[in-house]
Amino acid sequence: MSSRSEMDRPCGSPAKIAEPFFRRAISSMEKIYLNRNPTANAILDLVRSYDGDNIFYDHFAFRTFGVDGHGIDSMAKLFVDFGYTPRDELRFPAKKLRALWFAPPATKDTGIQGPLPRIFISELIVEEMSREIQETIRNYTKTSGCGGDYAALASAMGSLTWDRPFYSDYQRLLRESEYAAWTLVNGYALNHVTISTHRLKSNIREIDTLNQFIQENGYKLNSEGGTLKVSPDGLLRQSSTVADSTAFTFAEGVNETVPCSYIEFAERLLLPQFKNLPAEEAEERHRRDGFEVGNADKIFESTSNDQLKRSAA
Ligand code: OOG
Ligand code: NI
Repeated sequence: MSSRSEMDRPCGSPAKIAEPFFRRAISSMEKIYLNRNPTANAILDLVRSYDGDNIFYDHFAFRTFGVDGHGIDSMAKLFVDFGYTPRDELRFPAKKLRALWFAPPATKDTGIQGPLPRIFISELIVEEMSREIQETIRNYTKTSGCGGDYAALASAMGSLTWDRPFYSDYQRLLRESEYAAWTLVNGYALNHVTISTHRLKSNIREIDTLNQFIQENGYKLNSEGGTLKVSPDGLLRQSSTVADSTAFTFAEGVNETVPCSYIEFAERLLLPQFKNLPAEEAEERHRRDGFEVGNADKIFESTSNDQLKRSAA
């Protein structure tokens, strides 16, 4: 992450934006997400009604086009300026994607506002796509101009920074990359929020039980590689719903259904050196941190046509 020098920042180095403003910004992103994605909204209500008001977000995730100032850095700026730290890079060569996650700064976890989520931002490595796809994407980032500088604003407003997409372009992208097609119509909108299951209080704090609970209530989970995704160390356990879809009016005037966002669940088990800690003493820092390429690769499929078309499991 490149950050500007101390010299050209009135707010000093490291840059710092105020916490109330930052929280309002991410809560606007969340509001847009909840309005557009009825399944995510309903599942949050369902978990709350069963478990109580114990929902904390493990992470927020965004997708971007890695070209012309619209890649990971564009979405990361707000978070880095607030004090988030860039952590590990993840690579997905087959999907032509890379991702970076950001750890939140230490804040008072005990307040009514709760701990801050990790941030997971991915980007399409546009230069590795076919000429035709590169050209299509660049046509849009060109109409966006320096729109990448306003990625967080676009996300909080629920607006694209580029021109309304043509259905023909959407279909062209879809043939090579479902990620690219998704990003064309959803832009910087929150791709998902993730419920931290180990912070729940009832039996659904165990992700297998939560998965069953979600399915019994009629929701479809992403089945790619199995419903539960487990890291090789066994300590990061994740699952997700299949994305909702929504009507989208394309530039030609045609209305077509496109995938929007989904909701994810993550259980982080205690690290081996803390495995005997009593549950009430366990904090986030005692648990498995970070992300896992093998899990993420399958979670990306939550917006895929294969998963959307699948009948309920
Ligand atoms: C992100 C998929 C990966 C995770 O937690 O590993 C992910 C996406 O669908 O954009 O969310
Ligand atoms: Ni995720």
